[in-house]
Parts: sequence; C-alpha cells; structure tokens
Amino acid sequence: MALINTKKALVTKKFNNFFYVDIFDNNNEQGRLRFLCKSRKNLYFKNQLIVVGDEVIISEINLAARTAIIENLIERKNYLVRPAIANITDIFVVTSFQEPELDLSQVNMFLLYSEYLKVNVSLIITKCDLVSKEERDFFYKKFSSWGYKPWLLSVVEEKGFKDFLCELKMRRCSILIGPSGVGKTTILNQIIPNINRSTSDVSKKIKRGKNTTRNIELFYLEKGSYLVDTPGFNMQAIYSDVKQIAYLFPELASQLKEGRRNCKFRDCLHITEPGCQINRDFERYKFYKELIVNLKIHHSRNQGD
Ligand SMILES: Nc1nc2c(ncn2[C@@H]2O[C@H](COP(=O)(O)OP(=O)(O)O)[C@@H](O)[C@H]2O)c(=O)[nH]1
Ligand SMILES: [Mg+2]
Ligand SMILES: [Zn+2]
Repeated sequence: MALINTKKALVTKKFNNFFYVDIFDNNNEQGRLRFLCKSRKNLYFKNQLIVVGDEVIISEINLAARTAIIENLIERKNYLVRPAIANITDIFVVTSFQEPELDLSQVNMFLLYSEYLKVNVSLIITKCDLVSKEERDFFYKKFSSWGYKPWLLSVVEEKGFKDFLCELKMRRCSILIGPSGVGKTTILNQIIPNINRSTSDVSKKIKRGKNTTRNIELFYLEKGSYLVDTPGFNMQAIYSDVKQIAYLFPELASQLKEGRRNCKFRDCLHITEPGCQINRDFERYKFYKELIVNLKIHHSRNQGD
C-alpha cells in the first residue's frame, strides 16, 4: 500500500519503545512540530536499530494528538557508537583547565576519535576562572598549533556562551563530548536555560561512580540546529587503516590536502621513509608516530604473524 501522507522527521529522543520526532512545517521555517511515535516494525540500518539523530519517514500523522507511526529509516551519514547518535555534523571536544586538570594525551585521543568520524571538530576549554591569563594564553597557543583554536569558557562570563550559541546556530547537529566533570552539562544549561539538566560535583560523581547525563537527547536551538550533551565515557583505541591516520591530524592533513606532499614513496607514512617531504616539526608529531607504531603492532598481531 502506498502511503500518501508521509513526512520526513528527525528522532530527537528515545525511550522504551517510543520516539520523539520533529518535523518542520513547510509553510513556516520556524514551525517545528513534535510528535510521539512508535515504529511499525523493528527498523535497522547496518544492524543498528533507530537511534537519536536518525531521519525517519512517518505516517498516520495525527496533528491533534501529536502522534505518528515510523515507517522507514533513512540512510545514516555517520554513526557514533558510544553514545549511539546518528548524523552528527559537528563535534565539540570539551575539557577543563582545572577540576579535573587538563590532560593533554586525553584531549589528543578525544580529538583523534572525533576526526575519525569525518565531521567538523572543535575544542572547548572550560573553567577559565580557575587559571591565570598566562595559562589561558599558553594553552590557547598550544591548541592553535594543533589546528584547533579553542573556545575558552567560564560560568562567570556570560558573553562566551552567547558567542558560542551563535556559532551553534550555524551548525546542524552539534555534540559535546569529553571526560566527566569538565562542564558539558553546564554549557547546555547556560545555552538553553529553561531545561536545567542536573550537573554535579566531580567529587560527588567519583564517590557515586555514576554520570548525571543518562539519556541522549537532541535539544533544539533554532532553525533546524540541535545540540546534544553526552555522559563522560572512556576513550576506545582507534583501529584505523594506518594510511588514514595522518588525516586525523590537521597539522598533517593540511600539508597532504594542499598537495605539498612530494614524498618519494606513494604509501609513505612519514616515519622513517627516505625522501619524505612532510614537515615534521610540530608538537603532536610524537603522538602520530606512536599511534602508527602501535597500530602496526596491532594489525600484525591480528594477522597472526
Ligand atoms: N569554576 C567553574 N566550575 C564549573 C564551570 N563549569 C562547570 N563547573 C562545575 O563543574 C562541575 C561539573 O560540571 P558538569 O556540567 O556536571 O560536568 P559534565 O560531567 O561534563 O557534564 C559542576 O560542579 C559545575 O558547577 C566553570 O566555568 N567554572
Ligand atoms: Mg554531564
Ligand atoms: Zn612522507
């Protein structure tokens, strides 16, 4: 049976067997309508059931009751495994100057993990109020040299959040990721004041051993822009093809994209090869080298040789 009254919708929240979806009224750009849905049957894309961020086709749209039925799942553009979210356009890696103290190798891993998804990646450093201007400047320069001009935020300076919100409104689906306690939920609360999600002290979290942000939800900002907060999670190792690793580092990717690479060998990994033309004089080069070496060990073990 052909379905006539169908519409494309965005899944913003999921609980038990229910989904909240948004549709946009064609006659009115601002006209966002929210519906409570069930799925007609279990729908999968690459063995994964519907997740937040998925686009779906709905039918049996009841405008009065604000209910509908999900008929189909549209192909995903990307998929973040943990936490499960589809179709992200922008990742903001969040870290704090203090409480917990900034950990460079951890920030590095979050950045690489994010780049791996091939989305726009940015960096936020929170709790600026806990450090001196010299320290702010030092890290601003450092991360700029990594290819990420960081957003510096603090709860005592409202302006930072206002500017950040303007930035988010130019993106489609932004997500905040990073360790627990760095201030991700605080950012969400500053940006969308009336939602008031609970935040909690780092010390309390460690004692209780749980996160305050449990359910993944797309929060609506404006004109089709959404923001997602996530619980802190531990980084998984990246098991990518060794040749792709260079593209996870802006310092290298920019050289490769500009066609500045005239290395002697086409499959040059820019480690010890003769005739390598890549400029290796950047801070994270040692991280890159370590990653390549570890991946080679991992791949050779898995091949059993
Ligand atoms: N001093 C200071 N504390 C902050 C700032 N942002 C967040 N916090 C505190 O850091 C703690 C953890 O914040 P939360 O948003 O729950 O972190 P999340 O685990 O990343 O979501 C809370 O006690 C917040 O009040 C900030 O800019 N400055
Ligand atoms: Mg949180
Ligand atoms: Zn090279």
